[in-house]
Amino acid sequence: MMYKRVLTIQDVSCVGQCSLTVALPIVSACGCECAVLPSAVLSTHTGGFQGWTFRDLTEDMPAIRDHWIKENIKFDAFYTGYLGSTKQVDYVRSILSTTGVEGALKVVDPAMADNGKLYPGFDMAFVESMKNLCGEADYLLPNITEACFLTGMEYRETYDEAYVVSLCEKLTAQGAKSIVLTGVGYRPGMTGVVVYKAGKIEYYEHKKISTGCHGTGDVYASAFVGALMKGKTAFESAKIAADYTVKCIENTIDDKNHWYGVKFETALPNLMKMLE
Ligand code: PXL
Repeated sequence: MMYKRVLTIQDVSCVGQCSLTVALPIVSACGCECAVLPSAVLSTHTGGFQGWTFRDLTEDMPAIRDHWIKENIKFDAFYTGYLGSTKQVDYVRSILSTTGVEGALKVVDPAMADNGKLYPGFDMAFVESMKNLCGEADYLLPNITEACFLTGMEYRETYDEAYVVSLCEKLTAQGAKSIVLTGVGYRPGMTGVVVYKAGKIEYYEHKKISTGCHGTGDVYASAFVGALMKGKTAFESAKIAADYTVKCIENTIDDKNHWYGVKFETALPNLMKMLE
């Protein structure tokens, strides 16, 4: 029986159904041990709430890393998400290079932007440091906005396959081995995910239920990691994560008070079925 230990590094948004409060339950439900390293603690996420608190945990990271090294604690895979500072990105790279088993998998979600804009608090210096982490990824999971910031390509609302291939080629040239590009839609009412590796492109198209549901990038990345750890291929994992994310949005869309995240918990049985 395969039993993997994954370390996920991202913030704790105490309220808001994103980052660690999504990754830990989803990755665990997929049957992995999920260790966590919180990058920061916020009272809420920054996507719609006002006046959130932010406790940066950057300076705790080297001591945590050193303790793990001393205890010979090793991880089979890493999954990084929202990070709080450029210095933190450097510490994360050091953790990835010192605490993995031989050939440990690195999944990087450069959670920093959406809809053509950086999230509050991020700047181009952060983008530059995130580029270094992304260059070390086995699987890099950007949305189109993040791919544009990382490559310097122009952000477009409408595009063709040549544009998407060009984004993937540039990201690969910067070092990432496989690209899982989310939110790729060529027709009205539809969206999808592209999996790109060594010049080979695969595309899974599915319906677009709504634009800009908060936290869906984290739900998607967590389910992708869980499926990958279960032994699914990258494309199977990308499809499962997409179908699960759609189900989470469907569970939530009628509840107008639930604007800050998606009800991923009640869709976990669907994810389990997809993984059988
Ligand atoms: O879902 C990405 C995310 C994670 N963490 C925090 C955020 C966001 C997106 O806005 O604000 C704190």
